[in-house]
Amino acid sequence: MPIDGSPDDTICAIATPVGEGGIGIIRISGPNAADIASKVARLRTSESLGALPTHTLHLADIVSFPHPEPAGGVSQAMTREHIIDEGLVVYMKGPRSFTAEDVVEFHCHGSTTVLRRVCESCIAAGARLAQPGEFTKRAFLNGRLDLSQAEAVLDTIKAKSEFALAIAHRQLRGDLGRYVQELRTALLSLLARIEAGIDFSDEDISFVTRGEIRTSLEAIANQIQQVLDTAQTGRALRDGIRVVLAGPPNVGKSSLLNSLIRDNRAIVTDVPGTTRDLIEEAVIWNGLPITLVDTAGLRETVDVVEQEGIKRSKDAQAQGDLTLQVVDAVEVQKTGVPAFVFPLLEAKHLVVLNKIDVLTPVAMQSFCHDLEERLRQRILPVSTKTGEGLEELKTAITSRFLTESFESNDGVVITNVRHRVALDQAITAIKLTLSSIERDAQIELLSVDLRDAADALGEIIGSVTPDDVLERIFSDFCIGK
Ligand SMILES: Nc1nc2c(ncn2[C@@H]2O[C@H](COP(=O)(O)OP(=O)(O)OP(=O)(O)O)[C@@H](O)[C@H]2O)c(=O)[nH]1
Ligand SMILES: [Mg+2]
Repeated sequence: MPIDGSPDDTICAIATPVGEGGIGIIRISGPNAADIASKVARLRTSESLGALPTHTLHLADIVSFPHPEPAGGVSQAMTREHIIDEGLVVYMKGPRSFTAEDVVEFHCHGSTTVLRRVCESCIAAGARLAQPGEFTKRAFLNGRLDLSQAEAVLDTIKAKSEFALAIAHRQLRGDLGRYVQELRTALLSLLARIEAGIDFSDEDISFVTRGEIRTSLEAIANQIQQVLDTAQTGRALRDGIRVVLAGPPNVGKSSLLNSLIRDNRAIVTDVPGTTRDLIEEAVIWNGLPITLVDTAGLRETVDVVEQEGIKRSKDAQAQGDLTLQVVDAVEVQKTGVPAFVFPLLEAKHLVVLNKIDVLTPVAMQSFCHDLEERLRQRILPVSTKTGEGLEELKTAITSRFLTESFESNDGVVITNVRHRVALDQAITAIKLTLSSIERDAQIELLSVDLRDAADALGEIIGSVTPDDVLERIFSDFCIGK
């Protein structure tokens, strides 16, 4: 069982963020939760905590433990100093609780001192301080959540946008788990039929033909691929994307940042080399969390400060999800299209032609047409001065990451790298099986690869997940969750 304690001990932790707040919650979970809590909470009704109706809130004095010694054999009333706070107590009898164990929560005032003292008292009364994510881990180990749902708890806490929250909610509801479980069941039943055939191979009995195996596997691989296709959108929606504004000096990168965020964030001058540091601003377009990063203009320079700025720009481009390569229409008109844009791959770059207000509409059309022909990719003409083209630019950025697959496959979206890797492994194993069928390989060989595919799917929901992977997943959580 878990290395961080026996599953039958009782854990406690502060469940709310550290700092001052209206309310702070301490959570206790495990078989002795009610017992431990009753040493720390004095109910105003003088009933025993374990006898309270489950899932109801009760007013109590929260007192420190151990209690003061009774003086002279006479039980002394609790002194003021031993009352830490007054608050509400709720007892949630297992299995109807988050962890499926007996859970007690104290809702106190949100003071760091109060919460620390209550937590210390719970520990003195027999609880152990919980590890990060241990409540959720217990929910998983007790079968209350599958692993993908447990991960969705963390995604819910960390959701940075409405979309991210919606995806986390679907996963928490079990949509991904069910989808994967159905595919895994289909694989396992195919495997059972193949293996039954192996047992009776002497008698020439077959439970499934090669053609049937192929058809089933192709259908399963197809369904896995559909979910895999959502991975890029899913990741972008969950973690947000970094869009870097780059290009030569003076082309209007900082002006573009300011126009896109509708604020005077970056300094704009007609002096080339104005921006040195990276300037970051967060926006949400179409539900997609985006960080725009303005950078120093790229050129040869002896100025050490500018050189550092240029280095940072290159690093930002390497780490970012998309670079807007800003080109100056005035310059293009004078000297033609700058050479640097030609080797750029569309996958990571969008070419933005700025300052189109200096061109006549006819000249602008022919410029863009010419550029698009030569670059073999779409050009986005804008003017930060008139605002022309900015909405189209925003749409072009978001539509690269928001694919239509978001609404297919019952709304199942992959946001997690671990899930993507497992689905990739499953597809690879299925493809190996399919090529074995093509080669007319022995039927025994098929079952090995199919077992791998089923195991890869099992890792997503946690039915075959190694302990070290579990440790890694739950260690990302905060204490108290
Ligand atoms: N006509 C016109 N001028 C613009 C436009 N956008 C920016 N400019 C001007 O271009 C000059 C440079 O603008 P910046 O935004 O500072 O350019 P930058 O690319 O950030 O420059 P560095 O930080 O030096 O690399 C300024 O004088 C702006 O007013 C535009 O759409 N039309
Ligand atoms: Mg600038």
